[in-house]
Amino acid sequence: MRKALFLLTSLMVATSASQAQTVSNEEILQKLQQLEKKVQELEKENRELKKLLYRRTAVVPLRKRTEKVKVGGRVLFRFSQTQDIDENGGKSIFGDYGNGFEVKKARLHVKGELNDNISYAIQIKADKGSQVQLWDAYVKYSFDSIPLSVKMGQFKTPVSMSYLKSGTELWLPERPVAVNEIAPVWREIGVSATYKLFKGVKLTAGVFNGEGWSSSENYNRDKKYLYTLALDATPINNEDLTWRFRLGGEFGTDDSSKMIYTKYGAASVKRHLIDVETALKFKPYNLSLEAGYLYDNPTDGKDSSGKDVSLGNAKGYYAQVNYGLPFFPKVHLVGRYSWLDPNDDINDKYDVNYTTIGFYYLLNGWQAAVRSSYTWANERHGKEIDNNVFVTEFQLLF
Ligand SMILES: [Ca+2]
Ligand SMILES: [Ca+2]
Ligand SMILES: [Ca+2]
Repeated sequence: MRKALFLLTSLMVATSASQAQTVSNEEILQKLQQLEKKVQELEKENRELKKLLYRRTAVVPLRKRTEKVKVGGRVLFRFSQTQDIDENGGKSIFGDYGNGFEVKKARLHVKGELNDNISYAIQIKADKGSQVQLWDAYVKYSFDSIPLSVKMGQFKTPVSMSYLKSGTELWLPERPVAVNEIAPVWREIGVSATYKLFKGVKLTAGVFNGEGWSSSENYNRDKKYLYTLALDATPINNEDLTWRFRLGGEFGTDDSSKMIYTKYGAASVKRHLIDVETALKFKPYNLSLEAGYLYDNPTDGKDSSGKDVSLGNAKGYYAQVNYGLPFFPKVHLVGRYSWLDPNDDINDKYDVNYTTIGFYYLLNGWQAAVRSSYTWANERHGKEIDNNVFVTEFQLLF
């Protein structure tokens, strides 16, 4: 604007100059002063307008900073075949209702960073045609001055290494039965803090509602809390070898409807869970090993009406091996053995050991991958059920 006015003034001066005879210097000066005054008034008006505009759109600059929003998701298409699915209660040992094809997973997530300190994630699940659920919804704050981060909201219970590993990178279609039945393999609502003690070693402590999650379980109805503690360390991480272990614990009152003790009539228990898991990677040989041991001594078992329920201890372990073919590293052969006794007071059909062999083929990294496996499901007690299962699945991440 100032430029335009300057041009206009120059033009006027030039025009005036050509009429030098008729316009006196005094008049020119007067005109210039008038113009200067006008410019000052316009500048003032401009400043005021800018101020008003800023006030009205004050939220816009804040939002603009969330530049790193990432929208992604996953589709998992599965084919499953159980020997005698009716004998196994109409569903496979992996919870698939019937033999055949299935959209096992359909997930959508949004992740991003507000700035260097604040990040967030939301994940929506729409699996198997079931009702759409909110799976993850959390905000994470990382401090500048100390190696501490705090996570708030709904997210994976931070105990088991196997459970915390993204489902998109599983070697086999399902996690080990010992983990799936004893570890809290569900989301919780609460707060956790992770402190990096030194390089490769971090400690995570959490406080949660202890009710798991679903649309009707988003509240701490029993007014009791669940506590978690985990030490995660990677003592060796070089070109040839990576060694990681995680020691996790869960204490306090758990009344998730998904825990194994509901099979014994307990709606809530006090957990004393210890979960030790480790991972070894021999990089030159494309060989990885993972193993874990889980033990829980539940007390204060109560049924849904508050009556005492007596429970034994839960024990389980697993070991699995993964070998990438030397001349075809996209193909990995996988084997696993997992043993479970969810209640050592009772000998029943839940005392199982599963042996699985399979492979996965990375068409395009984990982004497009195929997993296939066969599991021999052995019930150590009770009647042996024909529930061995073959699964092949295709995963697509976007
Ligand atoms: Ca609770
Ligand atoms: Ca048992
Ligand atoms: Ca069986």
